[in-house]
Amino acid sequence: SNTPHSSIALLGVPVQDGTHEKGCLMGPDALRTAGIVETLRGLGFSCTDHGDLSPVTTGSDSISEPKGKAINFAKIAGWTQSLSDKALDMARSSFPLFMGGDHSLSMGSVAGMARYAAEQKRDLFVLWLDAHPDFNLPKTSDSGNMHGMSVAAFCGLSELSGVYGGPLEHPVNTSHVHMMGIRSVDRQERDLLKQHHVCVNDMRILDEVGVIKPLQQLLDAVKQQDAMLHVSLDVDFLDPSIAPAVGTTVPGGATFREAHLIMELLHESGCVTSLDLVELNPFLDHRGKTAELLTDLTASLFGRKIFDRPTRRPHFRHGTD
Ligand code: NNH
Ligand code: MN
Ligand code: MN
Ligand code: MN
Repeated sequence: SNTPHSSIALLGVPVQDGTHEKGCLMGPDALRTAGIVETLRGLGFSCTDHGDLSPVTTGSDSISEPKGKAINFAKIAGWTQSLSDKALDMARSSFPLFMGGDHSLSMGSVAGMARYAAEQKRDLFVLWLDAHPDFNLPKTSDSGNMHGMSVAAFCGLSELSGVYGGPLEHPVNTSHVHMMGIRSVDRQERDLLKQHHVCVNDMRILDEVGVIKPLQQLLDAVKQQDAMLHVSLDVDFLDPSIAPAVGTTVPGGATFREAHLIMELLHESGCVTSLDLVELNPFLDHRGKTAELLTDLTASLFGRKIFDRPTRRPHFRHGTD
């Protein structure tokens, strides 16, 4: 297999305080109902479901709330600190798969994986599959929803360090964050992304060159540095016609085959070391189709193929495009 671990550890993170829309707390159970554990076992992995995480309660005295708008800051800090520890623990023995929950989850999952990478003396890259960059700060956010601030948090921007209870010891390098599917960016968020050299592949790039070339650039960098790669999949990366179960639908998202192709190529790369499935809101789903799609995309990431192929696709070899 191309996956570094033969055992997968699943964790439910039913956080929904990072978004305005209620329902994400049902996300982990919808993925379980869609058969995610059985699907992964069927692909030959040993698979342990660690159940649902509980947040730590952070006393308001230990939390320094930032200036600006950040709704439920102390609650998100509780989830983040709890998850960062749990992610580090899981990563030491398995491939961690985090089932959300809204996207504020990544503040904890990615920070935990960055701590693990540091233990291994490796760098961490992040593939951010989303309609949104989630690079807001409390002072730039119009909504105040913290699911729109995750990347800024795990990259160590000081305005959000309070969610970790202090300055982040192992922030992700902003130039190691590669985004795909972006099509809704806030005005000041745009400036921040440029200022911090985040690699943003917007939907226009996917229209023009497809998914292979930008993905290959990321995978080349990961391989060259023998780095780890965390994939964070927001449901709204996908087109709403195939994935309606999300509070923030944005038209013009990735197609069914674009999404599967990304997952298949990621599998073949052997680079991926952890995964978030986030923003699934089962209250908004149609007969479970979004939960099933996420389960099938996860299966592609772990090696399910339409048909066997002898080796890698010729145009997926190093340096070709
Ligand atoms: N950028 C907006 C905000 O910060 C929307 C974020 N919503 C998301 N992000 N769903 O993935 O409020
Ligand atoms: Mn998001
Ligand atoms: Mn580096
Ligand atoms: Mn989004």
